[in-house]
Amino acid sequence: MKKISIIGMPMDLGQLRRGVDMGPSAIRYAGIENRLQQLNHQVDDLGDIEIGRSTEQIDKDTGLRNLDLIAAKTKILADQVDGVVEKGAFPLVLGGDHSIAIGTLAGLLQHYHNLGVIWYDAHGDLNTAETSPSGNIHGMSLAVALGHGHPLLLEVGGVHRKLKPENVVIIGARSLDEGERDLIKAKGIKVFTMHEIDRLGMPRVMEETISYLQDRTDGVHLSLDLDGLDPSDAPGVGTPVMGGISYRESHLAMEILAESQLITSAEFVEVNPILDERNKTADAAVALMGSLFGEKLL
Ligand code: B3U
Ligand code: MN
Ligand code: MN
Repeated sequence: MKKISIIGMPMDLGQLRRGVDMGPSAIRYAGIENRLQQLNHQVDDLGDIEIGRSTEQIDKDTGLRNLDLIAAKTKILADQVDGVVEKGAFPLVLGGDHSIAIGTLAGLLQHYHNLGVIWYDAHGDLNTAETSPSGNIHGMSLAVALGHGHPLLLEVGGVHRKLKPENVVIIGARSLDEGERDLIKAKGIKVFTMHEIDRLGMPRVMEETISYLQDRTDGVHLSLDLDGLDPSDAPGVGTPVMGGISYRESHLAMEILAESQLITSAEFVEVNPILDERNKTADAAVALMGSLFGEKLL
């Protein structure tokens, strides 16, 4: 039995497609609370962090979109995540676009000295203002957690330790910008691209991920971007990329993670009900959370 605290982060400011702010609602509608209760977990839904409406602002020096608001709102999330870990519960954050991870990770890094992160995503989210092709902060959140990015984003949650590059594993990458590839190489970040997933198969990818992270970390966060999945299985995302991880492989990945008992926090991001087909992507997110929290077929 786990004590799970759900936090909704309905923020769409990190990218251009509206609708991802409805992700937490879609995931709740798909039955997350019930699903986790059925597994005998104690679930506490803390509701949504208030984001409010605003017109887009582009930082004139860097071209970053909605920088000030993202910094302000992710700070609130960081504090909430901090509070959940403090009381010994498992933070489960529902996005929102992937810029929310700036807050989640800032909160987690208050506690863990050697936080591990599994970044399940078609993208690296390793851009900075200098390398970003878009100015969209959802493509920068992992870089920020590692200590690369705009000072306002690096300061979210106060001055705190950063993620160590050797504690990160990216799974499912198939769309990396040049600057992201350079950062991966410079920092020696472990990446299982679609090439490795196809070559090795998902069981081996997960086993290698687990044995890599197990000994060097004191907690492991799963940051799961639904666009890591193939668009045929998860069409409701803002930046779909063909050739992704299947629904079945993703279930297997979650089941292997559940067995390992390695995961201490998680977030599911980029569910956009406006772009979805009959809540298929939110349903997939909830089904994957079921597996992550111990659901078995038999
Ligand atoms: N790498 C591109 C595209 C992108 C990143 N994350 C998503 N899309 N979802 C960028 O804008 O940084
Ligand atoms: Mn992402
Ligand atoms: Mn992505």
